[in-house]
Amino acid sequence: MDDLAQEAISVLWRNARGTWTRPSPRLYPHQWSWDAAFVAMGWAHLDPLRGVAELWSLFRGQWATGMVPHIVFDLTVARGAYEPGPNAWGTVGHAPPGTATSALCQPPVHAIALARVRQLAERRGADVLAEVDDAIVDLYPRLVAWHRWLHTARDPEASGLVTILHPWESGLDNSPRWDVALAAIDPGDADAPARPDLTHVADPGERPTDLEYRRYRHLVDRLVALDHDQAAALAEHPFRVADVWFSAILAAADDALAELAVPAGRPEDAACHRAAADRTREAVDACWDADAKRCHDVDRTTGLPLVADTVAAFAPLLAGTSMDRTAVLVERLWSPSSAGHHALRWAVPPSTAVDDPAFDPRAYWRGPQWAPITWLVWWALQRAGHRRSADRLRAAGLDQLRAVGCAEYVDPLTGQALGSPAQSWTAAVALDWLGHEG
Ligand code: 9WN
Repeated sequence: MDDLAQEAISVLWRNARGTWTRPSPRLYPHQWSWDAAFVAMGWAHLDPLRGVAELWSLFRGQWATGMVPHIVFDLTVARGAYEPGPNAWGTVGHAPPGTATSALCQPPVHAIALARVRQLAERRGADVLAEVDDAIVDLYPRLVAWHRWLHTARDPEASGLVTILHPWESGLDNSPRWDVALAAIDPGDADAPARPDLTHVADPGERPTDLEYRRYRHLVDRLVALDHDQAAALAEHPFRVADVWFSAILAAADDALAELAVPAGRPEDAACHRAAADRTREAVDACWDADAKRCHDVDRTTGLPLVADTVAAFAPLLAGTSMDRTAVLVERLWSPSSAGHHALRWAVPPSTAVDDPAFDPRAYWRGPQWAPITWLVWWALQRAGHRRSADRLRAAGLDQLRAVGCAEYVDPLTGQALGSPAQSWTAAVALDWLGHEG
């Protein structure tokens, strides 16, 4: 067997905790939402039902409102191993009985993942497919409730864009996209929060700064003080951003949900999911800056666009934009603004463009490359029919993984592995690319 496949399988097994998987053994010892979606696809290459189980485990933590929390805590993990831990979130009465969760969410990759798991089940024959379809019947209403919550609680005005209330909700936490909005947050004079994360990386410079963490914790405390009332948060929370990348994923996920409606026994729902996807797609497209040839997020507290040259430029591609705009973005992908920069070790998109003033090759989401992000761009290229670009990106992504293994992220200039050395979603992406049948 291929060495990378062997390593990826071993990372998944080592990080597994029964029916769910830690993103990494020490840095992230609980279950994370969007990680679980990628991990489900990885497991599905070994056993599609294990892939489904990963999603089921995550949805155990789904709130009655439909919200899928970004962390479902493992209460057997030592107190203080990850901060903010289970007691920081004020979620009693919100999280389902018997679970402990965070109170934020992450990009809704889940329906995309479940559709991929189903495709992999198809390869295994009718019996496996029937079992996965049985599970889809049960999971589908959960996914519908999750998307409905995003379209309503996080977009009450039906603008088509999802508002996030914390950089952690974007999944691209430290991106320079949030710098201006975050700079306006006064974290008060509370003590610096505990940073167990810093004990698990070689260099603290790879992780967010203490000031950023104080702001992150302050934002959590503010939401707890509102008892997670979403309407109140959308009116007065100090961090409110219409996130184009998150919204683009929702558009793609609504299309996936339309596909899943058929095996779920609800084919009549498909048109409604497609209409929702169209609305979001249009809203993402409307954030296009024709001069910069990319999309901007919007700071809802000021109404101003947030300008930074990051991988979020590809939001319209992910959302499924027009052929013309897709062509512009494919050109961008291979240009110096992204994977075409001459200084890159591997031609995959850096989280922040090398020439952006905020670029830092080692700092969290401010330059390094992440395999699941490359996967999303690859997946979108395939869906758009840009087969040659998709193949080229997958080949570069696999070259990178063969060199760095299942690292959490990679210095795009030196190719050095950063963060956790055994990250589950990197392993999952490796398995999906290796198992791809073109
Ligand atoms: C906060 C687990 C998660 C990923 C995020 C990534 C990082 C957490 C952290 O790790 O975020 O949610 O503690 O830094 O930014 O995308 O889901 O892998």
